[in-house]
Amino acid sequence: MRRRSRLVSAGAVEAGPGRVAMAAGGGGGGRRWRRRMVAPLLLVVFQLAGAASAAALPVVINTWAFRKAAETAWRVLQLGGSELDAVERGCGQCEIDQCDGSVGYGGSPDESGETTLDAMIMDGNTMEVGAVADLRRVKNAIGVARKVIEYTKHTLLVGDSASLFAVRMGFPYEDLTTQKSLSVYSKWLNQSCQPNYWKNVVPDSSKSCGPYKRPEKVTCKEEQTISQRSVHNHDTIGMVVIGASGTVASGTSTNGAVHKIPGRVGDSPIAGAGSYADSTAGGAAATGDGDTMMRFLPSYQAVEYMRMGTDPTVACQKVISRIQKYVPKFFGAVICANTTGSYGMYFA
Ligand code: SD4
Repeated sequence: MRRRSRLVSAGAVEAGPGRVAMAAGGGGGGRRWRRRMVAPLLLVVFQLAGAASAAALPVVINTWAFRKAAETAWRVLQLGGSELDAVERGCGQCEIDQCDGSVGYGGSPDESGETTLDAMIMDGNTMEVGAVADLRRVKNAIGVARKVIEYTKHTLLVGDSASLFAVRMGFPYEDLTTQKSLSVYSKWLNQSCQPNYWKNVVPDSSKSCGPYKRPEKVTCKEEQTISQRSVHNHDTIGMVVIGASGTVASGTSTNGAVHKIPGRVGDSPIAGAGSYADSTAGGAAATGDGDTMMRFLPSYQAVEYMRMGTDPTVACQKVISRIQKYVPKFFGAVICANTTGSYGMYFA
């Protein structure tokens, strides 16, 4: 198919039995990011090569140029692991590697300097989801998310209680702060806590640090642009794995938004927002401005478009366009794959 060959030709290399593609493509909206980024790579794909049909299974796709994550997931499948295992290990690889500083420990310190993690994993056969948000002092967030599926009847655990659950499941308590996250934090303090995510508070959050409070008389200023967010602080891993029999699994892992207000949870651990998997249709995952994306459930919507027969690239495009109608300055990306192994992406 035209779409796939375009992706594959955007820097494809052969790797073992699989075909690997790294793509920068997207569409009209992509131009903005392209200008801001050097060599943008927003999708890595591992797919069985040499198939006669246009698409082939299994396929592993993930956001950004996190190739090692895709390789790890691919290897898990080759060794007979499940699609869920592949997603867990693939995203877990990024947590170990601290991919782009946006996944795992030591990245995106919040306003108190602490790194906290959000992750989810979804089984497209059973529609079970395990997720953790605002997870503290535990590194392997997606591993803990998987345990939520395996050992609880819940879907999402948060904060210190999620950490306690993790310890009960055998994960060690570890300090997620590093020299690097400390220095990002102290630089931010030294520049009067700019940028930050507050608005309409006193003292003026565009000029000084908190603590902030509500003003006596509210004068709503125009919302500050989200210029504080950039591709440099939003590189979540989102992964979709479709096994040889069409079983779909998906997952995400992130340390969220740098300088976030403590307690903030983004889209990544929210089913349908960060990712979605349905073995009767396909899978999708998102990266970007989670505070906006979680209002639109783009991953769910993209999967539903694919269920109706929409091409994956078009499905991704439609959900991004819908968000842009309400939030013109929105930036983010969605990756999509259907159960035949066709895949696509779009970003704004
Ligand atoms: C968030 N969506 O917490 C995540 C960040 C992200 O690529 O996707 N970065 O808002």
